[in-house]
Amino acid sequence: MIDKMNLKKLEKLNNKYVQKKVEEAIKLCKPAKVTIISDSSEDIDYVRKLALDTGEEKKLKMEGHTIHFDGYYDQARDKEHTKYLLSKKVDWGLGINYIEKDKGLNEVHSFLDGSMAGKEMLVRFFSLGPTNSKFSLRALQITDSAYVAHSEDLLYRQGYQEFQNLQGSDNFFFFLHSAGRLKNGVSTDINKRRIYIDLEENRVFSVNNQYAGNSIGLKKLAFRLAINKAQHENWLAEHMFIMGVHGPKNRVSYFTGAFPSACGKTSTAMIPGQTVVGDDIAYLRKIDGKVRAVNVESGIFGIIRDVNPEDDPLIYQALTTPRELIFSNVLIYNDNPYWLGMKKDIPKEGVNYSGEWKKGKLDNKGSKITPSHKNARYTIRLSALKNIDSRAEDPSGVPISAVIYGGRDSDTTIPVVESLDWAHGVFLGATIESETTAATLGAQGVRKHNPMANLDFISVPIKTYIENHLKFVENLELVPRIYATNYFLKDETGQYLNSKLDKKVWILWAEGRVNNEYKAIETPVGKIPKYEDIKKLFNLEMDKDYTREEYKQQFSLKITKYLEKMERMIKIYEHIEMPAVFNNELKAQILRLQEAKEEFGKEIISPFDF
Ligand code: SPV
Ligand code: MN
Repeated sequence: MIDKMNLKKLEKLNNKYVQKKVEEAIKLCKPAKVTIISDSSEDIDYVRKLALDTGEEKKLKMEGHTIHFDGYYDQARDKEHTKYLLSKKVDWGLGINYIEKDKGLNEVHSFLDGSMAGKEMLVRFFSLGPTNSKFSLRALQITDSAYVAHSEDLLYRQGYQEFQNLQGSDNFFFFLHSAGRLKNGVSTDINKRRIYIDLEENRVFSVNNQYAGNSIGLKKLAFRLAINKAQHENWLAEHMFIMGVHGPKNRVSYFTGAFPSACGKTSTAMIPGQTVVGDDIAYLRKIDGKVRAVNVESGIFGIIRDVNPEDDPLIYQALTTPRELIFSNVLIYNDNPYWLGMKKDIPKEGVNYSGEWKKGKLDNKGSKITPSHKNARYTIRLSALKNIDSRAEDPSGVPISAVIYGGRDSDTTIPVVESLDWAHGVFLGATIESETTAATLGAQGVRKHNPMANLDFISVPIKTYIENHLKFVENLELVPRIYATNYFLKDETGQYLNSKLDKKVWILWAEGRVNNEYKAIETPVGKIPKYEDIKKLFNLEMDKDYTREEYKQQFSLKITKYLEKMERMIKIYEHIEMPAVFNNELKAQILRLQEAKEEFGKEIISPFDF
């Protein structure tokens, strides 16, 4: 099964743990062929071509562009079947999807047994984070999907050399994936889709799926392992972008930001005039009295919906020019890709995630099938973007001066607020609520609590997770400021109060704040911008007249709504033993809101009143 040449490549790593994992995977999955992929460009080319040969990807008209389809029922992360393998029952506070370890292993092994019969097994080595960096972790990925392996080449740094540097240690994550039986190029045994995460042994088994959030070990699966690891080692693994925010006089301040899936995280990192370090996952460490961060990835697996020349000019430009990239689950007509919100006429027929498609086509529940899926994506290297930050590959990371937490909240929280201090900021992050989106299977638009935009991935008790955040800034020379944003506030008629581009002003205001340029107004929920400062920014940056009425409508505190939110937080947190600092923040927040209500004698307080 494994020929001499490939065996030699494996043996060159001189790592008995790697060797054992590969041998065990071969025994279990029974592939027809095993290929070890090193960091060489020949090997990377081989994977790129294999994805075309197996039919998992097809060439499009533009040079380097390919299309991949996931199965109709495999279009987003499957939370229900993503479980932790645990040898004993635990209570993490906010619920946990777990399965008893032996039972789970038996089940997933039975699905993986023979899953690669007649197929080729690819053995890959990657670095999570820049190479030669103390931030970074190593990952061994075994998969029978050339699409998964190809995606990882676009999204991560090569790590064969990094594994050589390991000098035989077992300090790496392991991911075994099989797409299972394919029909028309997509996984068919969806009812046997399983994603099982073993925190005790830093490994993940994923079977009968292709959607990248389920299949690509290095993305959200490695992230869960990393969060667990970070708690034990006093650093942070977060669902965060990293960006360079460009202030006056060539000043660059680096921000990280956590937003739930499909709530503006990528588009914040892509704000025109700024530079991007990463858009999804960050590792943060304290070095020489400062917080520094690296992007775990080197590419973007982004939502393509609404990427158009006006709202996302840089990504649109990258997606419509020749380069290596993968579209997934968009509409293909005449070998060209089309997607929702691209601001171009979408053909009435073509091929999409449901197969041959014509406008009006219904699924078996009688719902109309959209031309491209709402969670359709593009996979691209960051280096394809003109706005990549010059320090994106820096092994020592970038210094972080602010952290942003964002949610999707149509009726309560104001567009931007600065926390009173670090602990209050952690509280703001821990109380994010967001309306659900198409990034996970299930109903959309349901308000859900999502601490640090990380609920889906937190792999430790919530108490431990929050504690780790609280103590993270101990002994720091420079404590980053924390901001909470909400781009999705609506008026009574359901109209958004802000345009998609307004976020630029909120971010630039925060950049001014961390550099002591603006005064702020202290309110019960935190520090808010002064009208004059953001009026000036709207004028300067967007050539827009921002009126006092707009400011008043957007920044008025709806005390009752905020108190209702706090009631929901009490319900969530009262059964959990949380750090005292957190409980005190919650109490103090409620008290400040109640006092303001009494003092001003009204339910809605204008920012001009403070
Ligand atoms: C997200 O859903 O947060 C993503 C895409 O970044 S996925 O890989 O599916 O997690
Ligand atoms: Mn994400």
